[in-house]
Amino acid sequence: MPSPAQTEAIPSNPVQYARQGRVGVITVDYPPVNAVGHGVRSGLVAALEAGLADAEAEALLLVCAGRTFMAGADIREFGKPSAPPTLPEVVARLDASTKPVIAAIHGTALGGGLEVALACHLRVALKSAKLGLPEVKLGLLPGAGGTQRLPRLVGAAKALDMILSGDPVGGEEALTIGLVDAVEDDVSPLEAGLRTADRLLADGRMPEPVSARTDRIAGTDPALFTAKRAELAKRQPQLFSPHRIVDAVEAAVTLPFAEGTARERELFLACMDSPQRAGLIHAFFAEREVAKVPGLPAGTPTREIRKVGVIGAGTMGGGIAMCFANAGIPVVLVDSAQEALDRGTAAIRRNYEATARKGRLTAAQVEERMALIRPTLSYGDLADADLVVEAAFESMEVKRTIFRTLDDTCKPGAILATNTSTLDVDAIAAATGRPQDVLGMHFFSPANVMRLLEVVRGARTSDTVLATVMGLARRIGKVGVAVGVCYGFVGNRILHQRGRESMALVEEGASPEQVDRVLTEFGFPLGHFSMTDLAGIDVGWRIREERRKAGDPEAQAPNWLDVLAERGRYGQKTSAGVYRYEPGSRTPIPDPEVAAVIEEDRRNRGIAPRAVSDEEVRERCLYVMVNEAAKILEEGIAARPVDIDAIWLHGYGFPSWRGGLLFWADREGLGKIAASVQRYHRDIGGPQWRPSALLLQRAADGQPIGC
Ligand code: 3H9
Repeated sequence: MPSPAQTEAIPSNPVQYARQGRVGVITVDYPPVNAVGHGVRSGLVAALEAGLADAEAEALLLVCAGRTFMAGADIREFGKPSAPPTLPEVVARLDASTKPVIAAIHGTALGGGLEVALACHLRVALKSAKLGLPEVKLGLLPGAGGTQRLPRLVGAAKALDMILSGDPVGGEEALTIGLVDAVEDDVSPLEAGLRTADRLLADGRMPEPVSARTDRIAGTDPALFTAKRAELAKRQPQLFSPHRIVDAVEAAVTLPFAEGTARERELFLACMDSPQRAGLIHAFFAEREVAKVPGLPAGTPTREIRKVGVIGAGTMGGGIAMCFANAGIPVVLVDSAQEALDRGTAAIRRNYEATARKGRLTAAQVEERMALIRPTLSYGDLADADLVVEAAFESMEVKRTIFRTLDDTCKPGAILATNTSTLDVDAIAAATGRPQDVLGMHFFSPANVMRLLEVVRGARTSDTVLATVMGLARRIGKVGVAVGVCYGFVGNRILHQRGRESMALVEEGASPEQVDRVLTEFGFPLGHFSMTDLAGIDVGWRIREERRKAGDPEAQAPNWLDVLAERGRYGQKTSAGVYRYEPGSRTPIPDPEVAAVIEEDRRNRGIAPRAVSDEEVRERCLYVMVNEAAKILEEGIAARPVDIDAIWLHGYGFPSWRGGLLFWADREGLGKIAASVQRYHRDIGGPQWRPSALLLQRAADGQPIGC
């Protein structure tokens, strides 16, 4: 019998060396993305040594198996001690190689992966490849020579653009800017690499390593760095790593290579230690984790979605139709009036044309996408749709009528989804004879832009239907998060409490501008009231009216926002809401008319306004969210904290460098939050401050609530 230690799987070497003719081929095979983890790093060093020792190998070729070149350092190792050889050591070995090394790039060469390629003597990429240094998106900077070698190939200005944006370039652009030496099409990466090796060997010269080149950085204008710093101070003052990126690239042009590299290392380690790095990496994994729904087995069968119907050609319906058309899925867009259809399709066209003007779509692509959207007045055209998304007026009566019609019209097995943001999905499903095929697909406005999709699982929604829609979310580029049924689901339920508290703060004496400033200083792109203006005050007003009409005891009395809506101040779309807007501008301007409405409201309620501190605004707006999120977890409406984090990151602009709502809450201190929630419950009261039992328990146990 083997001992337990012997039964453990011995990991196969992820890097292999083999010779093909005069070329020593180093192959990295470490699925899924050939991340440069410890095994790959040691394998690369060993394979390089084998290649250097192989007398018959005149050149070395580095190539990757599977779908991609190395997509970066292994992010899972971050925050742990780095086992040698480190990535900087690996690239230094490649740089010092006495035989020329060629990197053949396919898929994505990102971060540490591209840095390995930069340390090679030549690079060849497939046209379809993407090359970039996305470390900034993880709160880092390229830490294995990327900030020193990229400027030496493409110049400091282009290098700064690439490293600060983190966006990759395609194969052809990489050739144009000097990042690669050749591009190939319609061949395997191995073939592309061997061709380059043949040319190199025929030429017979040893190319100089990138580290020795200075032609592209000589004479860089120092004003470039001054200008970038000024731009960052304005655009991203709170972010840590972009400012260090400028320092590192500046070091590339002002210091000799070895000193520049040492400076890069220092700056990289400072980024590694920053809480922003931890937050951004949590956000990276959160986006991927939510796709794995607890209790939904990985192999759950799914249905094919080849054609989609969308009901309602308004802003939401139009945006949803665009999401499918963008993914090449034909859409039938239904509305009850020709005028509404015409308006809706014209708005979609305007939207696409605006994108084309920004150079992100060609005129032909605009036409292709428009051709995929077929407007119609007839529900009969939905008979062969595989999925129908209803995006009609937010009224239970209206939605139940539509679902009865869909039940009569759609083929068996068609999935029927509602885009309701507040209504009971189970009650809508009950209007059909097929509740197992019904669920919520809650898109966020503007639907063609926002990445979040709450996938609302009804009490009777089948696993197949849920798995199909979760898969579809990915196909259309959304972050799908499965949630349960309750008022507002996860995102809006939490937003509702923040909104309630923001309103209360204004009633007590804060101004909308103060509340918004505190939230933007926290890192939200928009404050609560600017967001209300963007979404449209009329939306919330109609929902509140609906709840009041239905006799909902939780429904609040009309407030000053309702007064604004009654005056036709719907927000940005009417150039007036909580703020006013100059024609064609989205910049909010405080409006004395609104201040007067607020004062009148305070008088009517007998409230004497007081000075509210920024700290109180911050605590009340954010802690109330954490308390609600904890209740959502208690009730099982969200299965995991990471689901709530992803929802707020992708649907509401929660600052990704803070990781997510619950990730942030742990760092803020659960004890502090729990104590404040209890204090506000005592002093202010209201259901929003009733402390969550889970929150109190975790705080008492000293346990985190996030992960
Ligand atoms: C860096 O390199 C620092 C260096 O400068 C300095 C060092 C000193 N590590 O996204 P997908 C996993 S920073 C570990 O669903 P896709 C991912 O979690 C790094 N794991 O596929 C998922 O796992 P699971 C710079 C990684 O086809 C699986 O792979 N690099 C890594 O939609 C599939 O991923 C980056 O920032 C990683 N680096 O997209 C690139 N990458 O299946 C980050 C992915 O268990 N990665 N995984 O959920 C990406 O942008 C995308 O994953 C990629 C593929 C475009 C590569």
